[in-house]
Amino acid sequence: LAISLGVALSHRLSSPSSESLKKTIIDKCEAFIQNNKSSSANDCQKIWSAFEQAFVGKDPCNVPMEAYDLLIHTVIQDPVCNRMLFWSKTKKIVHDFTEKTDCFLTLEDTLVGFVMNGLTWCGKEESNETFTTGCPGWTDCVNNTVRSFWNRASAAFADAACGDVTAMLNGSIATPFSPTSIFATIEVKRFKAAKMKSLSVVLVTKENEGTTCDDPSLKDLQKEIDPKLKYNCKAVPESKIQDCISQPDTACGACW
Ligand code: AVW
Repeated sequence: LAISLGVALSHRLSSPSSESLKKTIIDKCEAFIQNNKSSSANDCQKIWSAFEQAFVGKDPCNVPMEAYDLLIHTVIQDPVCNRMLFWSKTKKIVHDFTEKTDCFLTLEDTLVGFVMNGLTWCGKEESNETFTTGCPGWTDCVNNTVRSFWNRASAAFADAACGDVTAMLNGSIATPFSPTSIFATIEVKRFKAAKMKSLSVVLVTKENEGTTCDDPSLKDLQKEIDPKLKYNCKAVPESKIQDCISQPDTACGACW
């Protein structure tokens, strides 16, 4: 009796989290579609089902990025050539910028990126439930539920990269092109010269200090991309980007 009571109790306790994750995701998905009419062909219920099958019933440390293939293929998303913005170690300023201006779109401004941004989720072996607490952290194991999602979504975003592509990197750290980042390990490797014209690095610096475009890690980046792609890099003071954030009507080309 004690065992069955325990099972019944734990089921009751964890059910609401499953239900609330589903509601959170479907609500965010519908809100996104409301604000982005170009996404209106998407079915949020179908997206939820494709998402759920990736990790429910699985060891949360053993979900490969391919588990999210169905989700990625279920989402209908038009690429926005010439406006795609990649980033690494610049999350805050990049999203302050894309939120206030209409110049660029990051992964987090696409349907799946927007919906999952800020959420934690996982399943459990031999359970059909969804959990939002007690899930492995980013570095606890390589193939964790959340990290594999971001790896897969980033891969899809990079596969779609077209025209002139921009990447905002952090010039206040020793290695702006960090070899362990998603940008380096997944995105840059999937850039396709046949679809892209150029890669422009915006190196966000504190007033005239920190790394420059001559930084060795940026030379590594340049070596990694197809030589058919134009590459350029510009160091831009953070204050200049802050000015563009506070004056959102600034022309897109005038910020750097
Ligand atoms: P990032 P990336 N613990 O700034 O190039 C917890 O390094 O990797 O940039 N969360 C982590 C950890 C960690 N150790 N490392 C990374 N994260 C999470 C998708 C955290 O949320 C877009 F398209 C951090 O803010 C960009 O072009 C985020 O991952 C590219 O991939 C980014 O880490 C940014 O990935």
